[in-house]
Amino acid sequence: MDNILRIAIQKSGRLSEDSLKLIKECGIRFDNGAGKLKTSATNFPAEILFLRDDDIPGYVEDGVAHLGIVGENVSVESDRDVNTVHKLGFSKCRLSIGVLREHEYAGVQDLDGKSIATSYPKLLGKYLAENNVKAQIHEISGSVEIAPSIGLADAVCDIVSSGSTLLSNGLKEVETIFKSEAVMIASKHLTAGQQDLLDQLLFRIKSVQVAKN
Ligand code: PRT
Ligand code: ZN
Repeated sequence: MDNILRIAIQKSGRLSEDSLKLIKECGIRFDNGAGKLKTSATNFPAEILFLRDDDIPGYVEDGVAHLGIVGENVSVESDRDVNTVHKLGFSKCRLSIGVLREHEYAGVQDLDGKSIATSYPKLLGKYLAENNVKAQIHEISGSVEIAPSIGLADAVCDIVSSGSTLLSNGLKEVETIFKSEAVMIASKHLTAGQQDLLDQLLFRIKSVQVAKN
C-alpha cells in the first residue's frame, strides 16, 4: 500500500470533468466505467476514488485518500488538517455576501445586528470577526439565495460565479470574502514513496499548466 497514491475526486458536479481531464492530461490512464466509486490506473501506481466533494478533505486528513481535488472554499471551510499542495486554475468562483437589491448598503458595518444565511459559517464567521461585525449566522445547506426574499435572513453569503443566481433572487453582491479555485490537497502522513509519486504528479501537472499558458 506504501507505493500507491489514492486520489479522491468529486463523483459528479462542477469539479468532476476538469478533475478527470487533468488526471488524463497527466498521462494517467484508467477505466472510469459509469457508476464506479473506485478505479485503478493502468500505467501509474494510483487509484481514483469518486466521492462527494464535502467528504474529500476528511478522507485526506484521515489518510484514507492521499490526495484530493476540491474547491479551496470547501477545503478551508472543512478546517481539516491537510496540506494544500497546488492551485489547479479551474472552478474559479468567489464567496460573497449579498443583500436585497433595494437595501441601501454603505459598507460592512451595515451588517451589524443582521442575520446572514450561509453554508460557510466558518469562513463567514472569520470575516465578520476580522471586520468587528456582530451578525447572526444562519447555517443552511442549500438554496441559500432564497433566504432574504422569504424573510429567513437579511443577507446571504454564498458562492458566486457569473452573479446570475444572486440577480434572479433580487440580490446584489456587496462584499467578496474569499476567492476560490480547485486545489490539490494532500495528507500530512505520506510515506516517502507516496511523496515521490506526488512529486512526479505535480511535475506533470505543472507541465500541463505551462503548456496551456
Ligand atoms: O454533490 P457534491 O456535494 O459533490 O457537490 P456540490 O453540489 O456540493 O458542489 P458543486 O458541484 O455545485 O460545486 C463544487 C465546487 O465548484 C464548489 O465547492 C466551488 O468550489 C466550485 N464552484 C464554481 C461553484 C460555482 N462555481 C457555482 N457557481 N460552486 C457552486 N456554484 C453555485 C453557487 O452555490 C450558487 O448557487 O452556483 C450558484 C451561483 O452561480 P452563478 O453563476 O449564478 O453566480
Ligand atoms: Zn458538496
